[in-house]
Amino acid sequence: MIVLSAEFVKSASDARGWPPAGPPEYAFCGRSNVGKSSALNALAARKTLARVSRTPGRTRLINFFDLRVAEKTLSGARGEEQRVVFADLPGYGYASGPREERDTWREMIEEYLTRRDPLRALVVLIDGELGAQPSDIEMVRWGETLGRKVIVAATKLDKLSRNRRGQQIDRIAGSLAVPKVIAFSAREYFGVDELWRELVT
Ligand SMILES: Nc1nc2c(ncn2[C@@H]2O[C@H](COP(=O)(O)OP(=O)(O)OP(=O)(O)O)[C@@H](O)[C@H]2O)c(=O)[nH]1
Ligand SMILES: [Mg+2]
Repeated sequence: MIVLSAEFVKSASDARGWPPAGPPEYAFCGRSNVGKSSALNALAARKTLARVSRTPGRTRLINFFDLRVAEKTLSGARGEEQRVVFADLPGYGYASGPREERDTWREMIEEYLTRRDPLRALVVLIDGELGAQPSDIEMVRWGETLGRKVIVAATKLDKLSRNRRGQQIDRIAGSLAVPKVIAFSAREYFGVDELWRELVT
């Protein structure tokens, strides 16, 4: 995918703050610190579009980004321009957070997943080194129950040796009971084209 432009639009905590319904939208979710913002930056081919943090759980709001992209045709020419929106969702599973904060998170995500019309798919990122956690299984089931398309990618997979990657992907697919898991790394930049293809097709 050729990214023609990518920009931050706004942050929102609830429906009143969402940008008006527009282009197809894709939401990135996963445990705190799993690499959501980094994955979004890798797809957008921008290093600093979404803020990457060392401290887990920093993103507390939904951050919306606007992108203009074009597919590369077989001859290498630029295809028709398309617009997409990325939503960077706040992470879950940061267990030390107070109860009240977790309830706020759940309400914010539930409202978004149930009511956001342009939302086409939920991209659930799994820590490729750690494997799927109970909270990840819950997230995938929740998205499916709400009738959303769920795309799963295992990120930070660069941390595993090459010969362990395939096995880990199979394990994650097994624990989540999903047919496909994309092998991804924002650091070594693999899985980017494959994830784009999942999104736009
Ligand atoms: N090795 C490796 N590190 C990564 C990768 N993606 C992200 N990281 C690192 O993981 C940390 C968290 O990345 P973020 O992209 O901020 O994660 P996040 O899920 O957006 O975090 P929150 O918004 O705080 O929930 C940073 O130190 C990143 O540099 C990856 O593919 N490989
Ligand atoms: Mg983030």
